[in-house]
Amino acid sequence: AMEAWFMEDSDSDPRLPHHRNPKEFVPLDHLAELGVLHWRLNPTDYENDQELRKIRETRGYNYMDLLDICPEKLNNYEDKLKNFYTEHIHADEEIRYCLEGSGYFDVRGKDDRWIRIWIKAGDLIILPAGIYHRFTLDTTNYVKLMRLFMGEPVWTAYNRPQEELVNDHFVCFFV
Ligand code: KMT
Ligand code: NI
Repeated sequence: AMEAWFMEDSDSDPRLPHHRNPKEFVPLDHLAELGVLHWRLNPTDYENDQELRKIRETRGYNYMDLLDICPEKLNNYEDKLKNFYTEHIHADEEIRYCLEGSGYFDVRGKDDRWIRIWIKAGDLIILPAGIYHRFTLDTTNYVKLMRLFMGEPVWTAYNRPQEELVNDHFVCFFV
């Protein structure tokens, strides 16, 4: 199963696991309470996967593209990774399906504690609109992600803090 845990406070290499001592795992049903959803799929034949087709159909994810996160295939690799790891929110869900490799999605839980979610090949994860999050590669340094979206994709990231937006456009995130 997909693993998630509360992170230690540390400024060292984000690609390390950063478990607390002792380790403090977060059950997936706790993630579900935060609105973070997860499916385990077969990534080897994703083009013909009926389970994926059903999720996309049910949730209206008509848009899809692939993102290879490695220096050879991603323009402005360093800048993009830096932005991915800057805490932010979106006006829409963030839907990512890991096809190869692995990485960490960090989301803010109750009391603003960082929860680290380790995604690997076969993990499809949905972060709800308005949840503060960030992403980093792990020490294997490679991930291939499918990005899904309902309608014309909007990737705009609003870096923390977003108080004004919270009181204005984004109020609906928190009711
Ligand atoms: C985003 O908005 O793209 C992220 O949070 C990064 C994860 S997907 C590379
Ligand atoms: Ni994001």
